[in-house]
This record gives sequence, structure tokens and C-alpha cells, in this order.
Amino acid sequence: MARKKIALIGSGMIGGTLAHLAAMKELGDIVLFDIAEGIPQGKALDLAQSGPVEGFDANLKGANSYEDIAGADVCIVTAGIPRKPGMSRDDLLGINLKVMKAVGEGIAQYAPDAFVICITNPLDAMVWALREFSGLPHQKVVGMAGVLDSARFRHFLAEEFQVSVEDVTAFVLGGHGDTMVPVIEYSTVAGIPVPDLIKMGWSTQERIDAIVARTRSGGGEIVGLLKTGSAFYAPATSAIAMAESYLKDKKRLLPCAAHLTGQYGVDDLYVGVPIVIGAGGVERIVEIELKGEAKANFDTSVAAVKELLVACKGIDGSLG
Ligand code: A3D
Repeated sequence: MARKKIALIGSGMIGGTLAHLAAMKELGDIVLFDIAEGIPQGKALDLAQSGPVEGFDANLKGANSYEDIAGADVCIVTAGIPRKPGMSRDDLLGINLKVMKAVGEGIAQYAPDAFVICITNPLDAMVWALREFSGLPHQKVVGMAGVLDSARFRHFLAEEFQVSVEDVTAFVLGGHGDTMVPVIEYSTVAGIPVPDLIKMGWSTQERIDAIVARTRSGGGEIVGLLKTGSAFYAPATSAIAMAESYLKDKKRLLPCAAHLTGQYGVDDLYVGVPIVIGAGGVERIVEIELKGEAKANFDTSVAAVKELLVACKGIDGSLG
């Protein structure tokens, strides 16, 4: 069987890390694409030279032309600019919307059968716009945010409970932004829900509230520390988990930004919800019952995503 082909659109911090992970996991041959000349070629060569030491077989190629992504099975999009300190994800809107137009058209022309994972911020608006510009089926275009936000929540919970991260499951739903919704009722240690652990004296409501708040501003915390860009290791790992589920038809249930058509009372928006990713792309949208505060937070989050789409449509009339 021929190797799969993975196209990374954007070869910056996340793009390079994606290439490294995809090569180490032997997910397929890799094309690093960027508008910057030399960067994708340099990263591809550097990574290829790590192959003999690591023992992976993968062709790595750097490219500045969309022709090179032809026939890709998976495209992971990080093209654009990342947040700088003091900049909100929404400030990025105008610049990255233009980038999504170019990327969407490139994918439509050269890799129309690909499973596309968008990472570029502001995520929920960019994945929607990328789908519109590319014209690909909705089930083949998803956004990465929930896996990362949930991983941050899991990391903080594992630290709080002093247990292995492996045994902590967590759900962060809604938009990727300050309104994201860490759902504590569905977050567990080996199946024991967090509210039960609070009752058992493992933590207090106040401490969990602080963890929820830290998760919500998890990206900003890293931007503040790095000063020159945003997180890239965990975002790349999260997108690779999604790509792997598609390529290997693993049917993992992961929180991702998916296109909703009535689920959760939302129509024609990309919002973070649990989905099953398999060979068909988004094979199922899982509708869990959200109550009380979680429901209110989810609705606030949806309203924030809607506002972003109105802004996108204002900037680019073709998105009407
Ligand atoms: P960075 O290292 O700047 O890489 C972006 C790359 O995109 C650069 O190499 C640019 O040259 C390239 N680029 C710019 N315009 C184009 C274009 N038109 N076509 C092709 N390539 C282009 O950024 P990064 O890798 O750190 O982050 C990439 C994106 O991911 C940013 O928008 C971040 O805000 C976003 N991000 C999202 C999350 C989520 O959880 C959703 C997390 C972290 C970062």
C-alpha cells in the first residue's frame, strides 16, 4: 500500500512540529508548504536528516507552490500569523481571513479529497471560512481546539489530584476563546466525575474553579511567557491525534470544532463539540446534555462565534 500524504499548510512553529511528529509516527510522506521561501525546504531537509537516527521512513519536501500538495490525504492548516502579547485571537481576524481564502482555493484545486484540520486562529471563524472558500464537504473540514483545551484541563487536573494524566479525561466544549466551556460533570479520573471527587475531599470547588479559569486562559498564559509567539508543542500533538484517527480509521471521540446543522440548537456554525473521527471524516456528532452553567456558557460561546462570523462576512462580501 502506498504511503499516505500529509500536507502541512504553514511551516512555522506548529507546522514544523507537526512534520516532526508525523514523521516520527510514520503517518506518511510529508509536504511542508509556506509562502516564506526557504523555511519549508530547510525544515524538511533538517527533519529528513533526523530520519536515519530515529529510524523513520518518510519523504519530506518543502514547497512554495500548491501543486506540491496534490493528492494529499490530510491537510493541516496553520498558515497565518499567531497572537502576539496583548493581541486577542479576534485581532487576527482580518489578516488570517485573507490567508484562508488562498489556502481554501489551493486545497480545492489540488487536494479536494483531503481531510482538512484547521488550527489558524480565531479558530471557529477560520475553520468556517476555510470550508466556505474550499467548498469541501463539511464532514471533511474540522477545527483543532477542543483536544488542546481538554489536554490543558487534563494536565491541570492531574496535577491537582496527583494522578497520572493518562487516567484523567476531560471535555472542553464551545468556542476556542475566553468563552470556552470546561465541563466538569463529564471530566473524570478513571471514570469518577470531578464533582464526586470534590465531595470525596480530593479538591474544593474553589480550586476547581481556579483550574477552569486557568484552562480558559491557557493559551494566553503561554503567549505571555514566550513573548514571541504562541504555544506549538501541544497544539501540534493535538492535531496529529485527529489526523491519526482519520488515517487509521480509529473512530476516536474527540472534542473538535465541527459544523453543526441543528445539534445543540445551532445551525451552520463551527463550534467545539464531541465528534467521532474515522475514515469518513466527521462520522458522528455527539450531542451530550448540557445543563445549568455549562449550557449557559456554551450559549455565550456560540454567541461569540456568531459575532466573529458577522465580522468575517463584513470583511469579505463573498462569504454572505
Ligand atoms: P507561525 O510560526 O508564525 O507560523 C505560521 C506560518 O504561516 C509562517 O511560517 C508564515 O510564513 C505562514 N504563512 C503566512 N501566510 C501564509 C499563506 N498565505 N500561505 C501559507 N503560509 C502562510 O505560527 P504558529 O505555527 O505558531 O501558529 C499558527 C496558527 O495557529 C496561528 O494562527 C495561531 O494563532 C494558531 N494557533 C491555534 C491554536 C488553537 O488551539 C486553535 C493554538 C496555537 C496556535
